[in-house]
Amino acid sequence: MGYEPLNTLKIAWSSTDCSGLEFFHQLKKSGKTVIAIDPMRSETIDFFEDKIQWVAPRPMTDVAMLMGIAHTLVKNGKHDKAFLDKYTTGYDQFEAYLLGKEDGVEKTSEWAADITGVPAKQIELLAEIFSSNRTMLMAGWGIQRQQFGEQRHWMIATLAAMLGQIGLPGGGFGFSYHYSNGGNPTRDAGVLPAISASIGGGSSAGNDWAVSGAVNSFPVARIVEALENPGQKYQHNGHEKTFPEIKMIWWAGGANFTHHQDTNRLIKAWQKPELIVISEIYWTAAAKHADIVLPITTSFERNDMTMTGDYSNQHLVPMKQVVEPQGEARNDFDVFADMAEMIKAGGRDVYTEGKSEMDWLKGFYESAQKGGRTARVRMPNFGKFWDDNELIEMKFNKKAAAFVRHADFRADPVMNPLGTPSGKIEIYSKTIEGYGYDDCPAHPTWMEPTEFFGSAKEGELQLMTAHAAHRLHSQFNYAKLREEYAIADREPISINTEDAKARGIQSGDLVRAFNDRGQVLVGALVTDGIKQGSVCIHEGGWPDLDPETGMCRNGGANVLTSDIPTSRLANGCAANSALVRIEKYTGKVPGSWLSHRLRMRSQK
Ligand SMILES: Nc1nc2c(c(=O)[nH]1)N[C@H]1C(S)=C(S)[C@@H](COP(=O)(O)OP(=O)(O)OC[C@H]3O[C@@H](n4cnc5c(=O)[nH]c(N)nc54)[C@H](O)[C@@H]3O)O[C@H]1N2
Ligand SMILES: Nc1nc2c(c(=O)[nH]1)N[C@H]1C(S)=C(S)[C@@H](COP(=O)(O)OP(=O)(O)OC[C@H]3O[C@@H](n4cnc5c(=O)[nH]c(N)nc54)[C@H](O)[C@@H]3O)O[C@H]1N2
Ligand SMILES: [Mo]
Repeated sequence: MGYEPLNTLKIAWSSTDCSGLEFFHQLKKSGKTVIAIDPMRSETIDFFEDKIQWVAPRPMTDVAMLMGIAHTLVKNGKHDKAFLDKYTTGYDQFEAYLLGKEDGVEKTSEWAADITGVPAKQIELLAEIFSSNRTMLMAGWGIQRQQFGEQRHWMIATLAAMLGQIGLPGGGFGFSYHYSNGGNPTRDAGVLPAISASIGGGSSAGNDWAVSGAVNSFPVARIVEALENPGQKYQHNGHEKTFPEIKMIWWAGGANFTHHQDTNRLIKAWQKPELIVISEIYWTAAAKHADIVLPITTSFERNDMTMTGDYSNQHLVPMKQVVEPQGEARNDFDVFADMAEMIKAGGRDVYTEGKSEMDWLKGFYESAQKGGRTARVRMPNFGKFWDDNELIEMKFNKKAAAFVRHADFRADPVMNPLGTPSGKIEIYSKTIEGYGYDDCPAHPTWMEPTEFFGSAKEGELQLMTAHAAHRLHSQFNYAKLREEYAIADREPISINTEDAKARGIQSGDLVRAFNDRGQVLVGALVTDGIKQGSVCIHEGGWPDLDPETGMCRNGGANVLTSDIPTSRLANGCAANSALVRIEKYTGKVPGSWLSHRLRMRSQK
């Protein structure tokens, strides 16, 4: 559900070894029933060929569909009452809601069919298939990047609890089989730590840069709201917090002019700080909107190390510098060391702990080596590892390969409680009830999003912005690879055949997609592989705004998306909640800056 592993597994947050993909080949061969619930016929659905059934709900309606399935289970007495009693809290309150005792609306399969566009019979059949087989509900994250996004995964976990298979091999639910080799067994390994953010903290094994030591942190998806409303109070996960007054921004290692929703609103807010500095390796849209740009080295210009496989810790890899830093480029590490010194005399030594690049690498390696020793993994000394310049493969662990998530909880929920306040699966959360958020009630709830098919005016279509196959977000949009997917020299827009026909649009046409927030030029890809009433422009296209018309000449999806939070609980990005109109573009055709740059480069 909302799940595109064949695409998203190709990228990981350390180095990818694509080993997660192997399991999808095995699944295809196994003869097991695979069902994909996605408004788009994804690369994954194509991969499974005739071994998959494709169910296409309208975007953003999954909660209603899951409730239709849950209701069918209750109606037929197919929900696992013993499991619900023993391992969950608050099921009764949820069931009362499901049966309409709370709001007078029974969440039947017919009710769900009206909202999702999936026939009631098909919803009932899913309930039957799920409850009479060992069923694993696998979900991606795109369905969470929507208004009320928290509800999707909460409802999936609730349905899995009703099926009663959580903690059994091949049963229950999983939310990260699609990224970073999730599902690939964890190896016995020496694991690399990272540089610590806390002063004098040395190296750290966790991502403490994200949480600790900051004077004031706020969700990155709320940056524009923060810039617009300095000093204003806001709610986040049960706490009242205050947006800081931001006078200066130093931005490193992120591309907010592509990743953030509602580009035009961002551009306005970006004028507020007195100074914006950006550390970048490319001349991105964000770089163009900064006061000072510091050119940074790529990983080819510096020494580093990485693990592969993420959760699996499969390999430790040396990454030796291959070329001298180009032009004026410097390493992030050196830039930050200088900045530390500028802030306070002696700051450099505090920041670097007196260590050079190679000292840090040696220290990280030795820490991994020490951990490896505990796990009985032999690793050569750093000098030999670095000179040999070869990756180390970590040890396969049979027991880890047989790991079943939540099996220990299932075996003994008292001795192995979950991390929730009650230690159980919370279908009703007293904690969340206490927050009193109407955008995130205390049990999974169907709420109509502000912008979705139900609120669409004549001619409006639902915009999805899934992750692109040939890019990591915005990275590589500048590369020649763009020619593989660009249509009419722009980002492609997938349009359902009927929607295209109604507007006289054919594949290859230039299309203008627009709403009150902005307009973009895109290239039409007309297909039956997308639910009627919805379109998709992949996220990550660089904005390239025409100074005269304000139209994005490259097709950056976030020019159109809306900058609202998922809810006050998570304050995450809700990029997949936007309505747009499309029309065949017949005006003067503006050149695209990216293809101009590419042509210049190939002529050099
Ligand atoms: N190639 C590539 N791989 C990547 C990335 C990349 O940019 N490129 N990014 C990485 C990162 S940082 C992340 S967070 C992950 C993202 O991983 P995900 O968030 O899971 O990826 P998405 O592409 O947003 O969505 C996956 C699927 O959800 C479908 N979908 C969209 N809306 C709905 C809906 O309302 N209902 C249902 N049922 N389905 C819906 C889309 O059509 C798509 O097939 O991928 C990682 N891997
Ligand atoms: N509409 C829509 N928007 C989305 C999403 C969506 O599904 N739809 N997905 C969201 C998700 S899940 C994510 S994770 C975000 C991703 O948002 P980002 O992580 O901001 O996306 P990237 O394009 O990968 O940006 C990385 C930037 O870092 C630069 N960089 C690379 N290496 C270095 C380095 O060594 N040093 C420095 N200083 N810079 C470097 C790159 O050139 C690039 O500009 O986007 C979000 N935005
Ligand atoms: Mo992400």
